[in-house]
Amino acid sequence: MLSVGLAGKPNSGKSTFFKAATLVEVDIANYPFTTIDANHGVSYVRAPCPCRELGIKEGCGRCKDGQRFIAIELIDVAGLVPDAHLGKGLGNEFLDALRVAEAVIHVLDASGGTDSEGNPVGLGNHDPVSDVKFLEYEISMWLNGILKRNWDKLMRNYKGVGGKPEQVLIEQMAGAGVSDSQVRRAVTEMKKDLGGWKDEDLLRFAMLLRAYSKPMILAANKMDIAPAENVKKLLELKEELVIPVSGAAEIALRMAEKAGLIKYKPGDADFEVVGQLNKAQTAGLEKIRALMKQYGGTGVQQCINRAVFELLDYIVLYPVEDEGKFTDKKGVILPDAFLMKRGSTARDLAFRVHSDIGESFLFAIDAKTKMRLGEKHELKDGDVIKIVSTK
Ligand SMILES: Nc1nc2c(ncn2[C@@H]2O[C@H](COP(=O)(O)OP(=O)(O)OP(=O)(O)O)[C@@H](O)[C@H]2O)c(=O)[nH]1
Ligand SMILES: [Mg+2]
Repeated sequence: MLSVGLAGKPNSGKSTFFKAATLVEVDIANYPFTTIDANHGVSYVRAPCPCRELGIKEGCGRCKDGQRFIAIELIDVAGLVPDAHLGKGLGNEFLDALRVAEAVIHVLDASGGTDSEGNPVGLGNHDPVSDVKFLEYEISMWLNGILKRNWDKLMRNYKGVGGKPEQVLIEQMAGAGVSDSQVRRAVTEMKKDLGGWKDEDLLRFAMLLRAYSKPMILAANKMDIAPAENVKKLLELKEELVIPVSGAAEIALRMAEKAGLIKYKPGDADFEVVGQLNKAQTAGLEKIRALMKQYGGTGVQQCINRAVFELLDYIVLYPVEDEGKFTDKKGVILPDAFLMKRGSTARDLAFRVHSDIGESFLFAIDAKTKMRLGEKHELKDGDVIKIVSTK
């Protein structure tokens, strides 16, 4: 399953975001280092279900009001402080939990109520912009540490394989979740023979690996209490992808929805009251509604969606057995939704369904247009595909 990590300084609201997105009960408290062992949970990306476009009126049991929720893994990591790689705070060994993460949501405390180490300092007394850059550096230093493990032995191996630097580096970095192509891309970008790399070259290489293997989105969290000026300053950062977020508001909405008080789906820009609310509940929910109006939602689902669809460039594909009825063999409409990288072909999808189907692939059919597709045909987001194979 595709994994996304939540990271940032202590007390910024990572576990609150995690609970909002997974509904897993975790410890949340207003002091640094509440979380030590990483929390793992299932969350979802949201995508429009093709059933509407296909004119299926009834019976699509896999979506909610035309929206499909596709599972991903979310990981909530212990807080990190500047110079964690030198042992500050709890150090950075906890970043090992990020190994499997393909992208990182950097949870910032936009309220300015906590210092760079997560200690409460009173609302607005810390500039959240000053917290933006450290995380990239700490993750780079963590990758740098992995890179340098047994470096001398690595160099002997490098010479042993006759000058192919990629292979030794690929093996070294595989454990940190860096893919072969990411290592190759960084090696090309270095433009320097591996034999002559010095410490500063290794650091530059680690920074490239960080950028390619752990792309980042910024969640400007606690927007419900943040001074407007802070959110504005964060949104104006040119090089960053910033989304205003209130993890606390998202938890309140999901709880109210569970209790049958409101109609709300994660990622909606508004909600509808359907139950009896007392005065306090009405006041709380109306405050959240005003916030959602301003930013188009609570931001939690937006972070996950933009990480997966924009940073990582995934698309959603829907394999079916019956291209006329859009069902599997049992008659279930649009039974599966697969997240795959943009650029995936008909044959890649066949392999994803089953390796046997991939190996015995004959052709595919686009269920929307009934066109025949060859193995190399590149699929588009939302495609509904029948695979024809000899198996
Ligand atoms: N108002 C408001 N408070 C929030 C929000 N998110 C988190 N908080 C509060 O911020 C404090 C820290 O939240 P946590 O979720 O425990 O933060 P964390 O980043 O997991 O902290 P560590 O595990 O210690 O690193 C708690 O008091 C939360 O209630 C939010 O969106 N709005
Ligand atoms: Mg936590």
